[in-house]
Formats: sequence, structure tokens, C-alpha cells
Amino acid sequence: MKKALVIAISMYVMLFATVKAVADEEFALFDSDNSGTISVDEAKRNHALLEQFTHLDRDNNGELSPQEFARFTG
Ligand SMILES: [Ca+2]
Repeated sequence: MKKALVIAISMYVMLFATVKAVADEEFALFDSDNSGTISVDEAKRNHALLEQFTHLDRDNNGELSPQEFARFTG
């Protein structure tokens, strides 16, 4: 029983790490100047991202942080 729980937790952690790695990679693709944020200009490469930009930009600073970008739905 305990072993199954350990396996389940391990799988969850691995899945989470994979999802995060994919998200980081996607973020890096948009952040072409490696500033650590995605500007409107950088978002223009993806129509869906540009459409959601204002909604995703929670602090309204005109750039998307990795945390704000994490809420982007495709
Ligand atoms: Ca940038």
C-alpha cells in the first residue's frame, strides 16, 4: 500500500516536472530577446496569444511574466 502511494506521488512529480519543462520551453520560444518576459511584439507571432494578451497581463505592465504566460490556453 505504501509503495503504491510512493509510486503515485513519484509519477505525479514527474508529470508536473514535464509539464513545467514544456511550458518553460514554450515561453523561451516567444521570449526571443531572452528578457524573461514576453512583450506585445513577441506575442504577435501567435494570434491566440496576442488575443489573450491583455487578459493574461494581470499586472498590466505590458509584458507577460512566466507566471502570467502559464495561464495561456493555446
Ligand atoms: Ca522578452
